[in-house]
Amino acid sequence: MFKKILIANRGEIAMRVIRTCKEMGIKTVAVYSTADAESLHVRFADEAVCIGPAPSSESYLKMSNIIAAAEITNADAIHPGYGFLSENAKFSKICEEHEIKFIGASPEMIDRMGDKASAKSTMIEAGVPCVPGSEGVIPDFKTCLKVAKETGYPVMLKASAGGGGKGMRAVWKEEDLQNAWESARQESKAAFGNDDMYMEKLIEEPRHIEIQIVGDSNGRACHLSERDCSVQRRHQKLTEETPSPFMTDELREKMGEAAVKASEYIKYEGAGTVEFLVDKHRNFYFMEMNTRIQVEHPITEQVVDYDLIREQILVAAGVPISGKNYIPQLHSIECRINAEDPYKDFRPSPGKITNLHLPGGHGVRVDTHVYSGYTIPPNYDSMIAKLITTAQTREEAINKMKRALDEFVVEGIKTTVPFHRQLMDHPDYVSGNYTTKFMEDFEMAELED
Ligand code: MV4
Repeated sequence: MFKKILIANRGEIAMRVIRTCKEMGIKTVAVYSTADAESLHVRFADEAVCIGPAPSSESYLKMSNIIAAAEITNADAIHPGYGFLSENAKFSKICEEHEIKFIGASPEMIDRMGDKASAKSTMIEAGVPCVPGSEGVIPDFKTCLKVAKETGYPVMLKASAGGGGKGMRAVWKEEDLQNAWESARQESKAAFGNDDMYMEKLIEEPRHIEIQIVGDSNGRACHLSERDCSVQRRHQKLTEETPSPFMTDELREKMGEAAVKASEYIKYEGAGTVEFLVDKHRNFYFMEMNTRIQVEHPITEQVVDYDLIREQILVAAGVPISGKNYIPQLHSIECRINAEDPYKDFRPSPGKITNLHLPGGHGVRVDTHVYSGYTIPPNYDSMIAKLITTAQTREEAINKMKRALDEFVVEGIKTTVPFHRQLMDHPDYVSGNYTTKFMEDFEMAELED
């Protein structure tokens, strides 16, 4: 087993990893930028190394500084958390070269799944359902026209290097195809330095349902059921839940089996997520595979009673998985509490938290790095806490969430707490009748004074 793990991240996920390491008797090293000197992960880790100034590019993304920090402190593994270097093939490779275990995917796996067209071809080979469309990358506009005709409108043009919805265009009729083709390619080139495009039939009003998987070094994989992440705004998830209100035992069985098949086909090692689009007829299609621990992993932990960070560490150390699949025994909901003003188009609201009270009680989990007096730097993402409630039923989990949101006090900055409180009363949320289109129509009710 590892003796010392360096956590190449900040915020709540750094805290999350440190907690499990402590429980496993593994020493921890925090790294931090000068903007994070007062952060809790710095204080909770056994050691801490400053790796640079506030901009991520000069600290949390600075591979040479992180490797140097690992070597100075004699860390034998690096946990990258999510974001930053967690899906960076070059960093995974550099760790290998320095004989530091990267607790994440191999460089080859990251490359294969990071390119969306190559991930999709791999999944077709594996026999995982995919949306009909082009066979791989489309070479030119003439082919694009032809493929669109064969696929049938509406179609979706997608950037192979894509992420966060960039370089993606829905097209309903042939006369709009050329503009979409050109603008999507431009956008992709600017964002990713690559303008490879592929095409799919447009799935209208889909749900985003993902399956958590864990694979081991023997090539075995198991799944831990689904998370419904359909409540998103501009490709940012706001809340997630498991089980999905749209799920049936039969669909879970099929999607779980497809996700395990996908993982075993590529001999995936570690914790991963297979994302699917699910249409109104409960057809499901492979969308992407994430080769990292995700923000929303706690809801899965709550309903299957399984520490995913511990499992990542065990698998990285070569311990085989049990091999059984896990079905939710409870219902769990996560609300992402962001330093944003939901009344002002979710505009970021960094600054000093002058007063803080976190909710608690039975079935309430708060994963956070903030405290009263903490100043949220403007340099990083705006999530300040994850509020997770767990209960026997969805209705009880919602009631618990309402109660916990009402207890949540954050002063000095604006947060998304009022948004979540209104969401928990929204008829389409309460009925479970929501798709990825939900936030397009959502409007905050006015403030009452
Ligand atoms: C789609 C789709 C409809 N049809 N593909 C958005 C992000 C990218 N990873 C894939 N996305 C989509 N792909 C086909 N063939 C609709 C989306 C989509 C979406 C997917 C999941 C969650 C939120 C979304 C919001 C808008 C569009």
